Amino acid sequence: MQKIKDYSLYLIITEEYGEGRSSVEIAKAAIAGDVDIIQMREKDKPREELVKLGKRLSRLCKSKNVKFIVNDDPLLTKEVNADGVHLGQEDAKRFSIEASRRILGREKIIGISTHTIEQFKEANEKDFDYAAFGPIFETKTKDYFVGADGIEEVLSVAKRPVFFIGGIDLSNVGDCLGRGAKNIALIRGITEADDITERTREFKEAIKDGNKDKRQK
Ligand code: TZP
Ligand code: MG
Repeated sequence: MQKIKDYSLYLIITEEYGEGRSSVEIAKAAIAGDVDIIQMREKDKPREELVKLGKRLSRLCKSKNVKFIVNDDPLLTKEVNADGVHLGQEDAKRFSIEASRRILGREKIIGISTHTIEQFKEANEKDFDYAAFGPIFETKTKDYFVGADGIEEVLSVAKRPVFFIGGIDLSNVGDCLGRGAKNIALIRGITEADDITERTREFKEAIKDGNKDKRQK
């Protein structure tokens, strides 16, 4: 079963990039703009705070039919009853995809990060539900980016949905979509907007318009 549908917009929330707004405020505003997936990505908060926040976001997302993903930790994912976990390359050393699957079971979503075509091809054989590929453009959370040229190649070998990520904003999302991207993930492109709801809608429209021909088939 494909747990993630194509043409999805995936918002990763890191409060630090929220211009003073809380994760819950950001999530509510993005949900009003019809975001499809929300991830809690907080590297600097203590675990008890993450449990509290995770439970709140999980309930909020469930009530609005939005998928909720927790970064890094399948145990926390289970504890807050999220829909799935996102594992970076480093996290996968602590909790492998197989170990995460054992903790979470078949129904939950496992997403992974990939940063090169080689990593992507290697990961492609494993038991995950979606992959993120990037950073495509310059971003704050990584000190390198890979550019948009790899998008076609990634898509030509991908077996499951791929989210392109990293420095994506309204001025460059068309470049990604023009190369065949169906799904987009981002932080600042939405969390730094004055009007988060409106910005979310603009990205959703961009994904829809950029995939018009494919979606009609
Ligand atoms: N992984 C690759 S790029 C990135 C992550 C978590 C950060 C994306 O943030 P932004 O603000 O959309 O560049
Ligand atoms: Mg991680």
